[in-house]
Amino acid sequence: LFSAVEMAPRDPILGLTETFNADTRQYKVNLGVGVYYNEEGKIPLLRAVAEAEKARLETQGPRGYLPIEGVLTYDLAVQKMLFGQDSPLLDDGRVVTTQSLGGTGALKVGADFLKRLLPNSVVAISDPSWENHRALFESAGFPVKTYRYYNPQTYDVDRAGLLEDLQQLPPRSIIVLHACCHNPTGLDLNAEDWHQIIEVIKTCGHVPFVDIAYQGFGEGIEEDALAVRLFAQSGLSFLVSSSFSKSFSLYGERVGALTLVTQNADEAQRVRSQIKRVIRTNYSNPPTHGATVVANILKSPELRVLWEEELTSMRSRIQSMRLALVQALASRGAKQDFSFIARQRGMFSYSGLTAQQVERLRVEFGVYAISTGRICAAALNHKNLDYVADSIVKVL
Ligand code: PLP
Ligand code: TYF
Repeated sequence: LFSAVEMAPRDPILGLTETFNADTRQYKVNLGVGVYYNEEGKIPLLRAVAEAEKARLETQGPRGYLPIEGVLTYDLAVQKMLFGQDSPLLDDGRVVTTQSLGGTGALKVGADFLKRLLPNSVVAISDPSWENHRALFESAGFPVKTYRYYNPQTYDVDRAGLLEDLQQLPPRSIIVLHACCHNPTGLDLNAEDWHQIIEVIKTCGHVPFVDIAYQGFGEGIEEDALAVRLFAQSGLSFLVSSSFSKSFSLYGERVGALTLVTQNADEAQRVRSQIKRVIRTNYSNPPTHGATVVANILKSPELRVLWEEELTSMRSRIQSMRLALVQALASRGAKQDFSFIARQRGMFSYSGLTAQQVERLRVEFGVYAISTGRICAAALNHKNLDYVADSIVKVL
């Protein structure tokens, strides 16, 4: 049966972590995978999470099946985070949210639903984008194209190229957009950009699919929801995939959500029934723990304040490591100007390092980055910073 099965390629990011784990050198630094590490180089267990978990365990509740759409208080809390406390969309019953297996699960359920609805559409992702976007939409059966996003000459977004490419896609294309903290470049769009994108999307009848995996890591929870809120005001129907893996440091608990904004409450009911069908035929219903913990944090005034403080400190720590890296490179006499790293937002930085330089970093110094030059600024700390900066300067 399996004799002719070929080896599948490794995930370019998660595969790098496997290589890192097998590296026996004492000095090694993993700037590859997008995970937030604290100053001690550990994945934090947030205090708000620990407290909500303790309370949950103490209640010793039964472990029945959840509804197909997951924890209902969680779904409502997600909507409020996306659209704000008193969004008219919520009052009008136009929004459908279902708990999902991380942000990835939300993208896949959304993609499977869209494939039924728009079997002949094309999906467009940014160039570059999170590696899994292409694979995921292709596995749902869509041809995947790219729209211009990054201009390596300016270390900035190629705004004109982006708009032009969106205009040239076939009508009714599905456009995957990063709401904030663009993975992998760290370059975000401003309000004016979003207004222009929304106009093009309206004119061409495209379908926006907004991926928000880092809400709170850019400027703040409300600020990072800007794109979602502008789409909400636009009157368009659209999809949103949320991930709380990073913002609650709950990676392995698989906490995400798929949200669909429809035109009216009747439409929402029909859409909800179809999403439930996709979920039912994939994994029946989601797990309880992570979403219950997140819902309980968001609805407890004390835990919510604590969580927001912890999120703020993660965001500030990344920003201070960005600045420290820029300074460390400059003080070591790096001829290139790396100040753009401090202007990028979220976990990732397109460092401008070439594939060859990244290779040397790994082989000679045990410093792991993605071959595209992406580094995870959230993996830097005051203990590894000098070593990383020394190593980078040596390969320049
Ligand atoms: N979307 C983007 C842009 C991401 O960077 C990630 C990273 O993990 C995801 C989605 C997936 O999130 P999750 O790990 O919750 O599945
Ligand atoms: O881009 C990253 O590093 C994160 C983590 O298949 C990740 O988004 C990477 C690859 C993958 C799933 C998650």
